[in-house]
Order: sequence, then structure tokens, then C-alpha cells
Amino acid sequence: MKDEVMKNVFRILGISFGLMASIQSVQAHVVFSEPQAIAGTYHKATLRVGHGCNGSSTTSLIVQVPSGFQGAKPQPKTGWTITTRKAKLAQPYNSHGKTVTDDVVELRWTAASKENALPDDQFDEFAFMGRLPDKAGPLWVKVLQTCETGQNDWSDIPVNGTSTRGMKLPAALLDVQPAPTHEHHH
Ligand SMILES: [Cu+2]
Repeated sequence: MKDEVMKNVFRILGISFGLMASIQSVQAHVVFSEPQAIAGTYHKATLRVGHGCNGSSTTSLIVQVPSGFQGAKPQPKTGWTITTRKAKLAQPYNSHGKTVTDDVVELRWTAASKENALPDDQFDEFAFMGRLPDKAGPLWVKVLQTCETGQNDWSDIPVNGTSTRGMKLPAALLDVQPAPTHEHHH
């Protein structure tokens, strides 16, 4: 009887430690502040940078726009300059009656000066918008964080599923949910 009680106590402790670990991994790193989005919608994706590189201030962020994310547009940010890179698409798409063959594949924010760099003991957000794919599923966004000293290449993607638990440098996950089906009755 006593053994059973102890077993349960250890089980509950194990669960709560596991939960704490997963909450922690959500809070730190470079993650989306709103990790869920709806398929086929125009979405503002906000990357939250929780720390620098081993104590060093963040000076730039390079975001790889995942394929299927259409017409990516970065939000301007005071103290940071923005550059974007376009490339030919493997699969052109239609937008506002036009075929799009080239699209933004990379977004880059660079601190305009040393004073604008993001200190390790502060956090900040970098946002971009665009149209999400019609198909639901995880979108992994690779981010290269460069600091005054060193860099973090947030590009690890789990082989199976979407849990990034225990990964050192996971890519940011945008969980694209199916659009709610609604019927029109006229
Ligand atoms: Cu972290």
C-alpha cells in the first residue's frame, strides 16, 4: 500500500518536472509568440527572441520563409534595417489574379548600430506577415541569430512529430491548423 502511494508521488513529480521542462523550452529560444495559426489566412507571425548568444547581444536575425508561406512582408522596426531576398518558386501560385513566380524567401533584420543591438537580458519581437498555405500542418521556420560574439542557428527540426523537447537549437514552429469548415445557407 505504502509502495503504491510512493509510486504515485514519483509519477506526479515526474509529470510536473516534464511539464516544467516543456514550458521552459517554449519560453526561451527563438519562438513564435502566437504558435498557432489558421490555414489559408493572412497571418502576422511574431518571432520572440528570448536571449542572445551565450550572453552576447543580438545584432541580426535572418529568417528563412518556409515554402507555402506566400508574400512574406516584414514589419519595420525602429533601430533595425530590413532586407529581403526573393527567389524563383518551385511552385508558382496565384494571387489577386496574377501568377506569382518569384517570392520572398528570406527576411533579415540588422541592428542599425551597436546601441540598437538587443541585450541578452532583454527580449524583443520581430514580425512578418503573409498568406499561410491552405493545407494544415507544422511550418518550421529556420532563424539564424547573429550576436556581437557568436551565433545561434535555430534550424533543428524533429524527425517525427513537433516536439522540440531536448533539442538545443530547434527551428521556430508555426502550427497551422485546419480552417474551421462553415456552411453557408442562403
Ligand atoms: Cu533558449
